[in-house]
Amino acid sequence: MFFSKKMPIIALSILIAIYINIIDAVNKNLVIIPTYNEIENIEAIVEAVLKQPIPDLHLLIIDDNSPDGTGSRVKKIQMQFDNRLHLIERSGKLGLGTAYIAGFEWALQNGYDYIFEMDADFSHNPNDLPKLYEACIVEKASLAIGSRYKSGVNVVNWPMGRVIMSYFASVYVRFITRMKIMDTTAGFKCYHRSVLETIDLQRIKFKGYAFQIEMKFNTWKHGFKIIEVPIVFTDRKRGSSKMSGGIFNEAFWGVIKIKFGSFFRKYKKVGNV
Ligand SMILES: Nc1nc2c(ncn2[C@@H]2O[C@H](COP(=O)(O)OP(=O)(O)OP(=O)(O)O)[C@@H](O)[C@H]2O)c(=O)[nH]1
Ligand SMILES: [Mg+2]
Repeated sequence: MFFSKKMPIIALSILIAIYINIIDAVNKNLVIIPTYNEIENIEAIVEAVLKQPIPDLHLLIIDDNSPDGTGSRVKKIQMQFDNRLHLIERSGKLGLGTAYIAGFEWALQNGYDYIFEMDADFSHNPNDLPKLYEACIVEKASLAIGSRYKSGVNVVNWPMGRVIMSYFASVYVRFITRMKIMDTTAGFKCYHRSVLETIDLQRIKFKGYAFQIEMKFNTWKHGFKIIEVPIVFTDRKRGSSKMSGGIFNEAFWGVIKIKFGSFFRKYKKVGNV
């Protein structure tokens, strides 16, 4: 009697497990990390990412000819990772946004299914990568965002002024764009390839925080399912920040430009993955 009641639930659980395993088995997954002068972090971040329990996981570093030799260090350790560590070297510091666009194009050409964005400085904890992946696989998100502001404010070691600025920047972006996303400038994400195939990457022009906002805005406008996964963001312990007042200004005016530009564009509505 006991068995007969529980049987359908057990059978369903087994079917779901098999389904997840089949999906896992065919997925090719890529983490993209842009780097500029990250010699103090690079080896540790490569190791920490590539040991994550995500199937067929590769890592692409996009280095902008870092004067401290970050790119050469990547080349030196590439052999240790069995063709899972890739490198694109660009001629000079061309900005975070264009680095990601180059990475997205490479990912699409090389047949990756889930494409992650993260920083090299351990502000994004590599151990949170499986949580983003799970949101995509199990909850069927087309974009999973590692969110500092989904449940309270989860930022460690930033000066209070910077936390307040970042939080209210997100409030400002929500107010202008109407997106229902708590952490609008987050740079820790996982996209399904269909999002990157749909967005016209050549039209993405911003470089810093505005780039992160513009990508989320386009994903939302196209109607993809977006899930925010709470994460804890920790300030970098090694190396130095590349953020500047210029990047902040770009974001402030950029949001207005993005919103205004959207009035003159048609966004193809798509189904989810
Ligand atoms: N390829 C490339 N990478 C960059 C460029 N600017 C920043 N990065 C990388 O982008 C990531 C984020 O840069 P950060 O300087 O950490 O910026 P942030 O995380 O917003 O600010 P802080 O945490 O305060 O330093 C890091 O991995 C940087 O090395 C760039 O122009 N080109
Ligand atoms: Mg950082």
